[in-house]
Amino acid sequence: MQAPITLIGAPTDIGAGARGASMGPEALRVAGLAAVLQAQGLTVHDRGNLTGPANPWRPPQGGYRHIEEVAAWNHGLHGAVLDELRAGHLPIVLGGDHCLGLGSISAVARHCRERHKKLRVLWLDAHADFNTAALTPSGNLHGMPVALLCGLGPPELTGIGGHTPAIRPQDIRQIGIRSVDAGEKRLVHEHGLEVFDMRTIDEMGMRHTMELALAGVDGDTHLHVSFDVDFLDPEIAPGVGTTVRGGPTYREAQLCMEMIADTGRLASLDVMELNPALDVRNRTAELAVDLVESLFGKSTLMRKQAPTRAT
Ligand code: 6HN
Ligand code: MN
Ligand code: MN
Ligand code: MN
Repeated sequence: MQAPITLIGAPTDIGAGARGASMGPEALRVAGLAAVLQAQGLTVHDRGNLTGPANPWRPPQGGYRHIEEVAAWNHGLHGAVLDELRAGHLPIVLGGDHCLGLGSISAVARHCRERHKKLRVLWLDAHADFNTAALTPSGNLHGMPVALLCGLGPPELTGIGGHTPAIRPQDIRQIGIRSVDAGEKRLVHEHGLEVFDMRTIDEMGMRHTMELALAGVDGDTHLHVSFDVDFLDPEIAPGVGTTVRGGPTYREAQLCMEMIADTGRLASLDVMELNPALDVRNRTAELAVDLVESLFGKSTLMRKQAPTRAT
């Protein structure tokens, strides 16, 4: 049976370089997120929004912007996600900027340790989010959550959830990547992150890419998807703060979501970086909701199983 879904709003842009992702949770609700999932027969509880410090919009200090406020938001989110997982629910975090991946995924990792589950994180993003204070061009913590989860960064952030590192590089697969800073590139390589960048998707197609990214996912796996909306091509998804051209098309993104749904292992989700201040008539929010619908198994026809690969 499908676990009841809990929506957790985290209305902040504390880690971002543009204001506005704080309005993301409400835009996703207005676009009908709960209703489309309920229409698929799923149970959805909306536990409303978390609260946390306001955005002081300060320049970086010691390489980071708003480190205390980022820690506060992520502590709150960690607790909320962990409560839902322990209750047997499937949390969907409505961001908010992607620094919140730290609180969300540290809770998922903790839950996996408690339940002796294998963890697989799919990081759908234009960016690797693997910066450190020394490497970041901006000081914005939304560019660092993957590094922080892997134990790179200050203890007040890497220690959220009480276990450092929260995850290992081999627990994560990055998909759609096309903007990585120079030093960040070296660090990604050093830590052996498995990255399916846009060139990979161009060359082998989304289908083979997802087969590789999902290889090894089995009945003991907790599958977490961290969906940064800037994963999508900006032509179809303008409502994000850090657009990078050349992302997945609508059809590629649909297939990506459908293939994740086919595993039946999706157990938690982040929808991050939606920025309604930059959107056009809530179009990007509606697209994100459309894709989440596919992620939870909506497909055009009844399928007993995915069609088999021809080659
Ligand atoms: N995101 N690599 C850039 C930085 O400032 O570190 C951009 C990060 C974007 C982060 O979109 O979640
Ligand atoms: Mn319940
Ligand atoms: Mn991101
Ligand atoms: Mn991004």
